[in-house]
This record gives sequence, structure tokens and C-alpha cells, in this order.
Amino acid sequence: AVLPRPAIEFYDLYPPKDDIRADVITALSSTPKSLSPKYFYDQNGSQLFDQICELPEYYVTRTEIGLLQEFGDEIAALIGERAILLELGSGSSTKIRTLLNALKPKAYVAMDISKAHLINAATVLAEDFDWLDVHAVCVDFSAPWQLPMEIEGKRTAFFPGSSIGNFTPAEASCLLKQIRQLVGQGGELLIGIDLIKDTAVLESAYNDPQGITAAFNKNLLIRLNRELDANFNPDKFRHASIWNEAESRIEMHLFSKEDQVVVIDGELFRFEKGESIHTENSYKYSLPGFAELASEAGFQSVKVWQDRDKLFSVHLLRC
Ligand code: AVJ
Repeated sequence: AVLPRPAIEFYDLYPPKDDIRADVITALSSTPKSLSPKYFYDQNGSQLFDQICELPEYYVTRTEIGLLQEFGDEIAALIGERAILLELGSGSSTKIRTLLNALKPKAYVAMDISKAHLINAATVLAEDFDWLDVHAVCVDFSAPWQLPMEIEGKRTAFFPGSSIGNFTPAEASCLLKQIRQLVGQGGELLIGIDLIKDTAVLESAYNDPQGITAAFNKNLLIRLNRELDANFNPDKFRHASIWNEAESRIEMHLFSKEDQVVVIDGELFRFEKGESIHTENSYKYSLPGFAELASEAGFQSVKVWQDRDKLFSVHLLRC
């Protein structure tokens, strides 16, 4: 027999498909060479990222979940019941589970670019929280968007994981303004922000001795080999993560170990020994630094939580 599944409401905003071929050729033809971190997350890359989240050195995920658990009741009391909870880049909707029983929202709207994964995660969530009205919206939230449905109620956006760290401060400011449009006057944003800290702690979080982060970084090359008929030899590149103090960001690079030529889709790309492909930026903030970014975007700080080692912060903002 087929078990009745609580229905979720699905809306497709048809995010434009990435043109990985054109993007990669442009980015590798430029100096310095770079690739967008969004291309990390093929099936393999998503699995490697889940492994990164379990690493002892990668404090980010563990510390944020700890904060959501420890302060969940306080967060819920400040937000109040029956909010419309909107998660940006909901992925597997794992972190929100920590808050749902305390928050008792009127509805949960999962928003993600990856359609199949989104529908699956939202459906499983609706089964586990059968009292919750679950919606799923397939959308690319890095470009302007609007909610496709009418739901009455105060809106609270949830943007965990310091995902905003992949954006430059200028882009992050635009995204925060877009979120302010989404939640409207009196609406809120609950956001996870990674903090500036000791260089050794930061660099080892992105340079684990097991080599999982290196495998995650090099998986990008393997993906290009498969999808673009490229001939990268991942062994001829060295993974490195470097703290850039002036820009307040961890940079991930793949350094060419020798002079070499790589063929992508019939085009030749020359790499000098020591030349890098810059694959990711992960911006870190001080508490005042992030408060300033948020206030420029029109948000007021309601409360900030951080762990005792001051590794990570969760902010409740209101506009
Ligand atoms: C998913 C962007 C938050 O920057 O910490 C982890 C990605 N890259 N290890 C981060 C990542 C290498 C992660 N974000």
C-alpha cells in the first residue's frame, strides 16, 4: 500500500541553467585564473562537502548547530510563533529541524536551486513534521526573485552556514537588501556568520590533514574532465587554502605543480609552474563588521549569539 504523504506545495521559478562551458572558458582565459565555487557541488562534491562538515578541523557546522540547539528557545521567543519561515539555499533542510519544534512557524518555505534535492528534502521534512505547512520554491536567490505565493504572516528568513561568506562584501550587501525586500517591513533574518580568528585555526579548517578539502577542491577538475571533455590531471595541481588578511577571507587555490597545457573542449589553456586557479573565497567578519554590513542593508540587530570560543555567530536581524 502507498502511505499517504503530507502534500508539499511546489513552485518552480525556473532558475536559468548555468552555462558551465562558457563560464569555465571565460574564467580560465582571464588572469588570474578562477572558477566559481558553485561548480563544486555535483553529486560527488556535495558528498565531500558533507564529509567536510564532519571534520574535527571544520568547526563551522558543528558550532552553528550547537548555537541553534543551545539558544533555540531564546531565538523562538524573540521570533514568536506562527512566522512564515523562509530558508535560502535549504539543501537537505537539516539545520532548520533544530528550530521547528520551538519556533512553531505557520509555514516553512524551502528555497533552493537544485530542484530534485529540494523536493525530496521538503517532502521528507513534511513527513517528519506533519503539523507544518511546507512549501518548496526552486529559485536562484543570487538574482532578484519574488515569492510566488501569497501567505499572510510575519516573514523570517533563515540563511545558515555562513553561506553569505562566498559573496564579496558588496555582493553580500545586495543579497541582504534582496532579503529585506523578501521579508518586508517588520520581517526578520536569522543568519549564521563565521568570525575572524587565529590564522592557524582558519587555515586548518580549510586544509584538513585527511585531505577531504583537497579532494573537494580537486573534484572541480574531475567534474570538468567529465562534463567538458577536459584533460586535467588532478595530481599535477596542489590544493592550498590561504588566509588573506587584507580581504578578510580564506582563499582556496589549486596551484599548478609544473608548466603544463590543459585541453578543454578543444581549446588550449597554459599553466605556468606555481600559477593558481582561485576556486573559492570564504569571507569572515568581526561582529562590528557584520553589524555594519547588516545596518547598511537596512537591518537592525535584535540579538547576536556566539560560542564560548568565539568561533561562530548567529544573528537575529529585523527591518
Ligand atoms: C559552504 C561556503 C559556507 O566557506 O566554509 C568549506 C564551503 N569550502 N570548505 C565555507 C567550504 C571549503 C563553505 N561554505
